[in-house]
Amino acid sequence: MSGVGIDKLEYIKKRIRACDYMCVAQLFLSDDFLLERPLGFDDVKPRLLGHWGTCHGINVAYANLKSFYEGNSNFSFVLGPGHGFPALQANLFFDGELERVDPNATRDERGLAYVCHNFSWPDGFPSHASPYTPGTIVEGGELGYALANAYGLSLGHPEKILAVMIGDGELETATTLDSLNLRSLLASSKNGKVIPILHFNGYKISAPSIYARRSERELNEMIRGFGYQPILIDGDDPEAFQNALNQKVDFPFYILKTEKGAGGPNKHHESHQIPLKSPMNNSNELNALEEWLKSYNFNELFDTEKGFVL
Ligand SMILES: Cc1ncc(C[n+]2csc(CCOP(=O)(O)OP(=O)(O)O)c2C)c(N)n1
Repeated sequence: MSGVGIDKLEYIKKRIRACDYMCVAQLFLSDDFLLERPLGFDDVKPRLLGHWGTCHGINVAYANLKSFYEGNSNFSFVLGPGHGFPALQANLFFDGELERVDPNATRDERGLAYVCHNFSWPDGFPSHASPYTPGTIVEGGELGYALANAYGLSLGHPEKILAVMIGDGELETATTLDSLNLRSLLASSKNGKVIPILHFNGYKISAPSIYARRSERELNEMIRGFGYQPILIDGDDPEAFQNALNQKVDFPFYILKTEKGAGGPNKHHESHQIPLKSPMNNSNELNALEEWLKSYNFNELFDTEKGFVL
């Protein structure tokens, strides 16, 4: 048993559900964002462009970290895979960060419609993290820089805590691999604390990641070789995540093991981008999309008058 309160764990689960729903709504819907009537072909975007597979894991990490470091203004979350933008945008909307820079992104029904409709839409939001995204340092798209950026942000700021999420595909890049050496070079009492979190969903675009083909022991030994202590978080249960964060370790390296595309109609590599190809003109796929959206029971989490009610 953990010392983490049930209320807190329930809140984290609900936040993940709300953000997962908003990811699907952004990726697919041009209207009927709260499912107030049966979904029709015209409610689906005519051109689907974005990435679903990584979103659930990002929402899990974001919700757990935000909750764990609540009230600590020195905490930052650095996200490597910029293609996970639906999740980043959902969390920025949820926290009111988006509204601070975009007055249309109000945390109500209108704002929700604005964010979902304009995701990956002409003259709207791009499909990846971009300079319009609050807090963006490097435009999303090219993987590999997150860990180096986090270490850069830590320089001369011992008060900072930087949790940085790295994809297991991203960990194959030369940039990320060599950035693991930055711990030996930069970890000191003069700089902030960098906490890597590997998003170990096992897949890249259409194939398994190299680390998914290696044994757990080999991955752990590699991480230890760079001076970190590997800590496995197996699955999306917030209790496991909070317990892991509560462990007192000097240089933790969390491995968040999730199923790629969890919650969606297909898993693993098939979920990387858009898991339903033609819900705008195929009734079976439209039904599957509606069922998928309904599975989150978003109406329990969002009130048309009050906004989020978690
Ligand atoms: C430097 C670089 N090489 C290749 C790509 C193409 N690419 C986009 S997403 C992706 C897979 C990323 O896998 P991972 O980091 O594990 O993220 P996730 O599986 O969570 O989507 C790749 C290879 C890229 N964006 N940047």
